[in-house]
Amino acid sequence: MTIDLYYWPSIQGRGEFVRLALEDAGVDYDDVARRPAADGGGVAAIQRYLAGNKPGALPLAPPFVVDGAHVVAQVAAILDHLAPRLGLVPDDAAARTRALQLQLTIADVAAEAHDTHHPIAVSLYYAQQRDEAKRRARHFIDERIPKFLGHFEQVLARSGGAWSLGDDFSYVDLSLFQLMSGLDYAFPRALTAFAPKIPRLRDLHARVAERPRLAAYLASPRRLPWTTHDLFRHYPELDAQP
Ligand SMILES: N[C@@H](CCC(=O)N[C@@H](CS)C(=O)NCC(=O)O)C(=O)O
Repeated sequence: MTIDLYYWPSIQGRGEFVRLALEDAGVDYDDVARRPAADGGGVAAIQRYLAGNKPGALPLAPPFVVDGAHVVAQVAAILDHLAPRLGLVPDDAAARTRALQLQLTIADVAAEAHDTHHPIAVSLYYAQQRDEAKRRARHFIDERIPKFLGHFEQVLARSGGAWSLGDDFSYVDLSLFQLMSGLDYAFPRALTAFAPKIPRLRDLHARVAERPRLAAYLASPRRLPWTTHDLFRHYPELDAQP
């Protein structure tokens, strides 16, 4: 059965964590809003779904997936729901919980990265909160990047295998790849300076990018370029200063 993914069609955003899992697993999925509007796609497809009286859980915001009778929103819940079928989480309950815990921590740092460019309100433009953004970004770079990335480095050091859950590759590794890609784009100076402290995370990022189906996806037009409309944004004034 095809999995329908509903996410904004012009950005990687939070939807990319789900896209990477679907792409790496090589399953058939429909990125609904990326279809032309004439073919039932576009942003209107998301709005239509949310406004409609469909059975099942009501998502607050994209991304969400419709998987047969299941409607699942929230990136971490989506990945927890899909991963057993995609072969992207070990079979036992303890490993699934561990994966979910790590994914929720990735969601936390992604939200904090977002708040560097929108520290006051998502309804305001970046230019209307640039001063606060600069202040927030300094704290993010000096305090939160070391805390979160240091944590994931420790997770890898203690996993007992090549991946974050040990010997089994999982959606968490794909999400760590995406997190590092987003941070590299948004804060290149800060990430370059911090790289010597996170050799395992850097290595994981490189190894994930080499997975054949993922490499094919990353080289394809399906992988959207980063822009300053995305979850992770590059504004030079928010990065570490020389
Ligand atoms: N915690 C949710 C956050 C969902 C979210 O913030 N989605 C954004 C796009 S990345 C959105 O469309 N938000 C609309 C809104 O919050 O009004 C998740 O992980 O899926």
